[in-house]
Amino acid sequence: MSTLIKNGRIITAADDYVADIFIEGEAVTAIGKHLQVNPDKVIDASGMLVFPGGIDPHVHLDMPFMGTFSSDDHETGTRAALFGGTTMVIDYAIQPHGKSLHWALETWKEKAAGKAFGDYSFHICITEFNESIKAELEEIIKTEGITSFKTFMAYKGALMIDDRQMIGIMNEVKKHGGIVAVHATSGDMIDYLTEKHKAEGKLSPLYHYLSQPEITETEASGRFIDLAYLSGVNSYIVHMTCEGALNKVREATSRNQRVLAETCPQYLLLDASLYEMDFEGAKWVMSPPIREEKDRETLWAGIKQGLVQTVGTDHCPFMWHEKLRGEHDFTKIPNGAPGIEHRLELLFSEGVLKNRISLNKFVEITATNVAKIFGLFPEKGTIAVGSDADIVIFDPSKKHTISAKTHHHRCDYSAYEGWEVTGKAKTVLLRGKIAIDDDKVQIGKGYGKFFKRKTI
Ligand code: DUC
Ligand code: ZN
Ligand code: ZN
Repeated sequence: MSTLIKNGRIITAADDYVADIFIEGEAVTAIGKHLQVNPDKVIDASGMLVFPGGIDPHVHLDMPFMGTFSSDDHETGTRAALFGGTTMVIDYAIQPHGKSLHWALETWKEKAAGKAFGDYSFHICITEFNESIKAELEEIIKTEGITSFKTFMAYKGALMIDDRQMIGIMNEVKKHGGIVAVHATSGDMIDYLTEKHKAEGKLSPLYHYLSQPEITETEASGRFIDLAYLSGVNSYIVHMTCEGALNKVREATSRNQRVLAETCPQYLLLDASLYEMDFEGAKWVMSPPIREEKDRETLWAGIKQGLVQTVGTDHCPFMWHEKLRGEHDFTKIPNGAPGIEHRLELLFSEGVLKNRISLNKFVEITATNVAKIFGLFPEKGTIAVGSDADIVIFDPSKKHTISAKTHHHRCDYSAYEGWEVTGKAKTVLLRGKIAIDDDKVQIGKGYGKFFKRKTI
């Protein structure tokens, strides 16, 4: 099967030009003006932008968490992602206490196999580090192709590790060329504030926010950066929300340290005043919480300055009845919100069209940098001869309103209900196949493939 995409404005992290793209099988085989080829199918992309398929570096599909599971699994989650132009996701496989890293990987592979519409890989969350986990790391990185490991500095008693374990993980991951990612908030500070608020009878969603103030993230980010400096490991801070944390990254550059950072659309666009709406604020109960105007300004600046390299969604949806478990106690509200479908359109509409970022930067943070950092480039993350034909044909002037009535998430509310955005994925190709066309899915479940990754 061959396809010719004609006359699109091709945007990569480096380029911006009008040309034709010829695809044979799963890969791009030629790019040029007025290509003379005999395709099986022609797509006219005149007036459209043509981006590399988005790669979401941070999603939680079918994740066991806080006594329930995130409501999108690998089938519905990757399908919703495709509708929004995200052709690949990197999900989190979690190692429960007492289980091995191999167990986590095999369990998550089983969850996704035969179900995923889009391509996928996994980070592994290490929740316990000991000699036997240490002994697994080399094989996981070199043979299994899992090069990134997430650690938690919060959720004490469940996911959190201590600094000694963090040092052990960092040293071992460094030895084998991987990268250590972190949920950087201080578990002890948060637990102290949470207990205090509960003792005072302050139990509404607002106190979720007030139990995780900026300092809890600033402190943990700084500590993680210092530990990474000691070990010299490649380091990545996930879902960064605030000025204090970004300034820790900025400070580290003055001692020639490089720390990579990710933020999410919700931290770039939403405001903490949402938590003041009685229990409805539970829709945005996530960790870390949404913050303030000064933080949003800092994060947009951080993207421009190259201090923030990627934007993921931290997609972790829960149905409203699950959120209601915390109606009388914010600590029982499952943490997380939906968003996997809207990353590209929100960043285009609010970022590119409002002159906060350039088109090239848009591609860099949604695809290219993700592929580079997590060992998928140049197979993924760009439009080039030899790369997988993961391509988004994007209508830059299509207006639409985000709503739970029309989104494809398996979630009965939207974190962006009523948001009017301009720009929408029209046609999405995944490894040469048309996956989405004019709001209809064209591939079957199970088309999505697991990808091993390289060290960087
Ligand atoms: N934060 C969330 O809000 N949900 C899932 C895990 C996390 O770190
Ligand atoms: Zn996290
Ligand atoms: Zn997360």
